[in-house]
Amino acid sequence: MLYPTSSDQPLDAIIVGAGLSGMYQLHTLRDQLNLRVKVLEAAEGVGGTWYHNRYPGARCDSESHSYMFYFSKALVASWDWSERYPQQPEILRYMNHVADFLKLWPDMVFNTRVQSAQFDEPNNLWRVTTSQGEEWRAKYLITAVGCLSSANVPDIPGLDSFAGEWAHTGAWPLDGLDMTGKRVGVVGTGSSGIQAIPVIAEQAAHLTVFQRTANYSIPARNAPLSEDFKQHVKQTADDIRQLMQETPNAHCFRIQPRSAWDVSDVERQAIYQAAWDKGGLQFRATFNDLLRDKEANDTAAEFIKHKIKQVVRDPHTAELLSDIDHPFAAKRPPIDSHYFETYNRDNVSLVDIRRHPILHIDAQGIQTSQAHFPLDVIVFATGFDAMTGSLLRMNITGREGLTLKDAWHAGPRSYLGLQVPGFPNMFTITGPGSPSVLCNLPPQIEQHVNWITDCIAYLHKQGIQQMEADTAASDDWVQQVNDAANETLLPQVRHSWYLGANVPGKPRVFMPYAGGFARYRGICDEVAAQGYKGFLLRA
Ligand code: NA7
Repeated sequence: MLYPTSSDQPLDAIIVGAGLSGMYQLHTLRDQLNLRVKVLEAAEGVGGTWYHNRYPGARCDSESHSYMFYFSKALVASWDWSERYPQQPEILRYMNHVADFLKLWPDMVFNTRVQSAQFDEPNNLWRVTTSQGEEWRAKYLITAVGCLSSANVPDIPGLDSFAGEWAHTGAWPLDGLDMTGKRVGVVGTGSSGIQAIPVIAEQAAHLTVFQRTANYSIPARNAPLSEDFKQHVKQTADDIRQLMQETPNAHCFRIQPRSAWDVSDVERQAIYQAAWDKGGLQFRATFNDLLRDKEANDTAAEFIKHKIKQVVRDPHTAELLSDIDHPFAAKRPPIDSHYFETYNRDNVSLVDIRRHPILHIDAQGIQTSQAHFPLDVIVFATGFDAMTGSLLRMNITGREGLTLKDAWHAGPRSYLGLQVPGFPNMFTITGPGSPSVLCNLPPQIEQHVNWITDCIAYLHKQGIQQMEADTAASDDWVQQVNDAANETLLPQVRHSWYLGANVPGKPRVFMPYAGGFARYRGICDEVAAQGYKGFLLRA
């Protein structure tokens, strides 16, 4: 039964987005609190970012046993991952499995993009209009739109005139893009480009990579999982969950409690080598000061640059790839499967668009300030309008006509990344100001959803009609987010998307909370224990 028309009773909650967060939030509100809830989703199916990121080589950088829900032992027991790092189709199968397992389908509405959401103050409800021409009403508006869902296609003159095909990795065509035997250009060498480049190189006649900023990458060392390991995950589910809740990045590994200076140069090299051989994001967990002490970071950076030069045979290409201008892991560190090795192939070439920028695109290909590159396909692996893009696209208006766009004109302002002053009864799962993209996301999603669910249960029990982040508490939290970032090397990268610097005109503000997941959880729990201190509660 749907509730889209004005004659029906308003819902208790509208959730926007059917990724992991939207699905789990539907489950808790509907099945634990017995509320009337619908999920509105623009795409044809569940998956969120994993629905759209279908580019060749798309894979999760979190280890598969950490990239799943742990709130239900039965759900854990019902699923096996096949590889250390799952590929996009397998993640999408997992998400569909979650929807089946929790019987979520009847309460999710697809092909329905939210076009606006307006707070109706006299009636204390949210009015949501959609691309289907409907209006939905609900007491609570919960955004579950993900942090990396708004593709950033660069505004390069002439793209419209390109005679070949082009696509963005984050909005990949559902029926794929055939690159067999074609001349392909990839723009961008972030995590997506680094995953896609080795796979595209195997398909294309020739691949030209347009690199603006050279990047670190650690081998993923992906491999199929053994039956023993699959059993181990099920048997130790509680321990795995506990570990992820205790670590700063919500991964299944601890940061070693030692400084890079606690060991000799020889020992340090051996530690890096072992981490390189093991592969994965835990390379950055080898020492606890890599993100705080630039000189400690340099030791890791130099190790990786040396590896690049060892792997890549052409000295000029090796120089371009290892000429990295930022500290290791101060931008999101990619992990890869044979990325640097790919540059040893005869059909792959690297173009330096930092020194010779792209001037325009024409019917035949890309023109840089140095040369013209004829292409049949252009792949933009150019990232996202991260964290705020999808929220702002929803045209949200809160109390007294305040738009989210105006409220955030100088950068996102929230309390705990959960609520925004001026927008009562609206919750933002993994919103800006929460650890979100600095974490392995499923544990952070579980924590946010559980917090919101407990909060709504409390509001109902206390007869509170409206909850809104206090302005002073939010200002203080924004300061804490800045302070936490400034304790690290993260804000020092001038072109980081953590700062919004990748999108022209976006305010330059460090968006995720860098104080660590465990610390953040503690703060959220404390706020709840104190009767939701820092929120205005109106009867
Ligand atoms: P990222 O990490 O934002 O990487 C985007 C890449 O595209 C990066 O190399 C950018 O160079 C490059 N870029 C962006 N805009 C341009 C323009 N206009 N011209 C040339 N090159 C450009 O996005 P990803 O999709 O790879 O990864 C996003 C997250 O997804 C990742 O962190 C994981 O959490 C999963 P730049 O560095 O800005 O010079």
